[in-house]
Amino acid sequence: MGNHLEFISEILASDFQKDIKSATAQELHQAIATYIMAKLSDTWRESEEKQRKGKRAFYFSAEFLVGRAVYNNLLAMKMTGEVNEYLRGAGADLSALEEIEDAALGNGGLGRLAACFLDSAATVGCPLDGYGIRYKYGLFEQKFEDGFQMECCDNWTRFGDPWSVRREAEAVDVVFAGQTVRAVPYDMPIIGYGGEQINTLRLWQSEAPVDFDFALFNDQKYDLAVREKNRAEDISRVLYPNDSSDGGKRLRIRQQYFFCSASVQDIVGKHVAQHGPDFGNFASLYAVQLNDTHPTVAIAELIRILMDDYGMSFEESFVVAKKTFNYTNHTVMAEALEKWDLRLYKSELPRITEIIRLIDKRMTNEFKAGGTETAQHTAACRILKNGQINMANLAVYGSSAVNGVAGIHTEILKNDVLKDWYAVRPQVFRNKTNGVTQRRWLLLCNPELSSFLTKLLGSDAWITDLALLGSLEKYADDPEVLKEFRAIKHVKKEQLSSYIEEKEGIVLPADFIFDVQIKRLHEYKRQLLNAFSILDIYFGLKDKSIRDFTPTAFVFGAKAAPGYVRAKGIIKLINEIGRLVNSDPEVNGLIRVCFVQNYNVSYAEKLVPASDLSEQISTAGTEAAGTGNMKQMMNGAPTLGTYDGANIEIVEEAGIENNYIFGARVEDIAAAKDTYDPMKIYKSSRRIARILDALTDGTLDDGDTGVFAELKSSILEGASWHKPDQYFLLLDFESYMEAKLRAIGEYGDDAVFTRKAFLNTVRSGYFSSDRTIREYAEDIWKV
Ligand code: 26Q
Repeated sequence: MGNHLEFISEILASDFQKDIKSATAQELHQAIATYIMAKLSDTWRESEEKQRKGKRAFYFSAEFLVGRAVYNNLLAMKMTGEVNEYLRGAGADLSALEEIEDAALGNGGLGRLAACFLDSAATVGCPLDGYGIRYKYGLFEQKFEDGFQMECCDNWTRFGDPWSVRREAEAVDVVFAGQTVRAVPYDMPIIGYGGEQINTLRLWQSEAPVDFDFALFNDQKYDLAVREKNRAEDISRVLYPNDSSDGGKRLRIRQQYFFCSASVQDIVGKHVAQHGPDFGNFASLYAVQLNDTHPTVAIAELIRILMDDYGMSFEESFVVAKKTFNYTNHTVMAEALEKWDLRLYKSELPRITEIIRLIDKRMTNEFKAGGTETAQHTAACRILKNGQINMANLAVYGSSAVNGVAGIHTEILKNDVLKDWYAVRPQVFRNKTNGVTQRRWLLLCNPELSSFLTKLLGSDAWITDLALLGSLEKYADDPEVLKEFRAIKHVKKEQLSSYIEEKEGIVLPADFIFDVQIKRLHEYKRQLLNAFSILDIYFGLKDKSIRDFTPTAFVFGAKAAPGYVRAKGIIKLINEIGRLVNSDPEVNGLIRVCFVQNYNVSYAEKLVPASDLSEQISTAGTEAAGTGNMKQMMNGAPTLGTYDGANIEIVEEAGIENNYIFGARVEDIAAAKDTYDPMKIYKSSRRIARILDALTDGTLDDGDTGVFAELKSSILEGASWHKPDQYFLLLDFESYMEAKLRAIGEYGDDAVFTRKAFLNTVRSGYFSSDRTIREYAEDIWKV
């Protein structure tokens, strides 16, 4: 065992001529990674060989938000303790590695879900590999200047990428109209807990087939000489920072086709090498899961390869593809459903566009043959409509199974977003409620709680079987257990508090309640409603209508898409509210506000364990599932939330009495829709008027940008593209305040609040992504 450490020292000596005392964090990281990569290489190869023997599944995703690898991989190899001791012996600490970048190759929930799935699959022994894009720049880094979001690029490989292996020999060509680019795979090991199975995340990097045109260079046409190279490298240059639609972008089409073509070529190439050009058994050997519509072009690409390279008919090829692919939907928001301009698409991908036409024709023929019952749904299900390609319709028609990511979300797909498909193909619909990996989201980020749970359980088997925590229910009324549970939360809050003080310059006393809302910034997620609640409490404390208030810190973390003006306005507003309350001695002993900068996976690992109250307040029917809700539940934070997404299942598991659920349900929203009049509420409620007026009466200063006035008018007036208060903030305001003040009021009582918190943790077993992966494996992939 002590061996590891000698090896790491040797690497430090040979690669950097350093010892443990003199090595920088970068060098130490490099040495640890080099060591682990060498150590796992045999198992990695054996896992691959084993998987070639049976049916396997692939997760196609434009995003994998893997986060920082080093702690996770040490943990999976069960080396954390030993390596940490070794460093401590030399006066260092694993925490030195916090300055190592994390790979933010995703926007948010969808990308992080993909990363959790890979971790779970490797751990439960499921043969699942990931395919995606190796963006040179991940999601932008965020900082605040005068309370406004500023973006910087995220050069995550600046100090190298020791967790990836470049496999030059497995590069393939991807052909666009007028250009061929090279796709070079970089493989990352996905280490199952304990290190017995290692799966692969293969990310493609785009390169030019030749470095540059030397003839042009000699001709002194320097620009021309490098133009092609740049155009090729542009494809995997940067992650699009929009987590809802951003239609019409040629580069986005190129990114999607680039990684889908490379991945399908890779799978087909290896299949032919192993089995010969026989595709009769293809779909019984491979299942591909499409992470939203972003990789849908893979369906057409497989058909193209089977037809053009292997001489199969369209019909045969289509049947193979349909059996192979499955589609997961992650959104109900109309603007986020991908539609591509047909002419733009054709200009990049002429042959693929022809194949999509054939698919569309097959679909219309099949619907016609299905009789009038079926034919009446043709228009809604058509792939080609109004000069556009409807990617969701292509994904459904080209797949065997279609799933939503939470119970209510799947119901909304069946009854609303995809209702015409449900009418004609009810049997393809599935629900697969999301989950998160307890390795990263409990064991790694909360070792204190992890040890306590292991002690109570008498075993650490929950690390790979989270439902075992259920047996700890019997301690829910044990005052000693609750006291220790609370003490651990307090420790996590102290740790977060010092980190925030250092990074943000804001002091959040650890004995305040930590009320946490962390997720992308979106109007439908209603960070603005949370902001209104803080103003309400602020005014209530000022005019003494609120008394006996337990001190509360309101903590936010969120990035706004750079072009999303209103979302950026909401960030500025919350920062201004922070400035107002944090500097007011009359209230700052009772409330504080902190919007942390550059919220990312590593920051989440600090915020999640320190959360006392999990804000999940989206308008009912808008959040597909959520996963941050599950992470906070696992770490003992009751949910302050609406009947939306997976909140509904959280409440089913943990008990409604152990959470703070409020507001209109989907049916209520539907009923209110036509007659809803936020102006009427504004005019009749002094309380609400006081809040909204604070946006424009000089209480809060938006630096003369007009954004606060625009936010107010989005609620009261609406805009050309939406009705007033389209996400029903004012409708839910009162019941939100009631629930929030009730949670804050109950916090002080262990027998009430800590009991709820504890029950959330011990009842979180269902939300392990191990469970989700097993469901996909059994019900969809049949691996
Ligand atoms: C599409 C077209 C062009 C550019 C960007 C995009 C794009 C990129 C990312 C559209 C959507 C996304 C990401 C969506 C997402 O993260 N959805 C979330 O998925 C989670 C995992 O299932 C759910 O828990 C969340 O409820 C859902 O919002």
